Amino acid sequence: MTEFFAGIDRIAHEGPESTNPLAFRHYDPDEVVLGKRMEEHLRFAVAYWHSLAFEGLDPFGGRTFDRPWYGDDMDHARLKADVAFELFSKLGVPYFCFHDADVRPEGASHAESTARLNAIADHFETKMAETGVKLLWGTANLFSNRRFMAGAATNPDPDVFAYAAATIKANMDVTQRLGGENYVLWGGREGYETLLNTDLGAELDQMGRMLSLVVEYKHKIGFKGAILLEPKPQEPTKHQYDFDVATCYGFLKRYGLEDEVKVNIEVGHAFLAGHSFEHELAMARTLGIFGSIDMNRNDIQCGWDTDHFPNDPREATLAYYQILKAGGFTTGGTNFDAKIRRQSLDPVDLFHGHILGMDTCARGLKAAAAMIGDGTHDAFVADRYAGWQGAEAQAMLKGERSLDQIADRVISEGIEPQPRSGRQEYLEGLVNRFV
Ligand code: XLS
Ligand code: NI
Ligand code: NI
Repeated sequence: MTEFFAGIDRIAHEGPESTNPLAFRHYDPDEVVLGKRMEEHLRFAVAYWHSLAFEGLDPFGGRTFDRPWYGDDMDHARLKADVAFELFSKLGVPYFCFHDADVRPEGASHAESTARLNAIADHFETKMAETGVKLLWGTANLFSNRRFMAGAATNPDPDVFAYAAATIKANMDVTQRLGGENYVLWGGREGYETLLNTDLGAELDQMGRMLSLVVEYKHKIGFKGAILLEPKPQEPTKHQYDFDVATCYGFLKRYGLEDEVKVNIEVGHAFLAGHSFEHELAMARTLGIFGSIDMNRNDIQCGWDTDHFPNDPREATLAYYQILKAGGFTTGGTNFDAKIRRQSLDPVDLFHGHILGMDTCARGLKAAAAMIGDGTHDAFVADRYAGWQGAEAQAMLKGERSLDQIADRVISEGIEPQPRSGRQEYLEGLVNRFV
């Protein structure tokens, strides 16, 4: 074990009264919530890219962090892995997530890049066995290298499609070998910068084919995890095809993949699509494709994906309410796709970020569980739709009445609907009772 975070011990739960910034006040892995340990509910993961690979860049400036593992060779990559596992263990998170490009330097050829990925995976195997930390999901970075500037699956050049397919295969193999519980596809370059140079129909078919290949390969190698699409409407590309959950569902239906693929929903991406996070979660659970979450938040004043750590217990409550309603996570979990700010220079800042995020989520989970246990909200919604349980309402819904039969009944019974209050402010206050 490295001692990069010297002086920081494993973070303990000290309870809400604690003033120790390096302790959890709300996250207690062993506390039982709705019959399950908190650790099993939340299934926290650290994102390798933000916490280990991000160097503090912004559009106007370069590296602000200073870390001994920055460098372009395998020795640095191994040091980075050692520090990563020190961080995971000291935080006490059960999982991590990574892209190939986060963990190994790019090689001179596809074969060399894959060999390097496999060598780091060997190292991960040892560290995972040592620490008990598991892989929530793996993924391929198909957006940073210039070869992918016009897309990976949706590139006009079929050689790029083939290169991307080979890269996905290598990453699925590694994910499976490491016991990864999901495989994620986020299409940051799958979209267009201008319609003037884009054949939309061709690109959608290419993307549908790639996803079908991924699903076929999953079955071929017996990968037990879930395949997850991560919706995002734009950034880096002007328009991305995986715009939001509903758009992804339409895409999956079109290519016959709706029973094979689920979604990994990110807070900031929901926001960019003009939705709330809970909207995206509710949509996914309703459509039966809820998989996992990337937990973070956006700075409301800036219009891009800022990936702050979550800090708002009320937002977390509404999110975990939807997640609990969806039955909770199965293969999915809470991945902190979040980074510390570029002025947060010190190693300890990585702890402050994750402790903030983990405590915020724990508060949200507990509040959501209390809201469910109380039952007032559920009862309110059930009552609002209670009329639909009536015999005539059910007959309409089941397709047993035609438009003209319904019209005849409205006239014969003299139906005059009576509007009822939606009680929004009452419900907003109800939520606040639990936060
Ligand atoms: C970028 C995405 C990315 C995915 C993984 O906005 O959130 O980090 O989660 O490729
Ligand atoms: Ni993400
Ligand atoms: Ni993102």
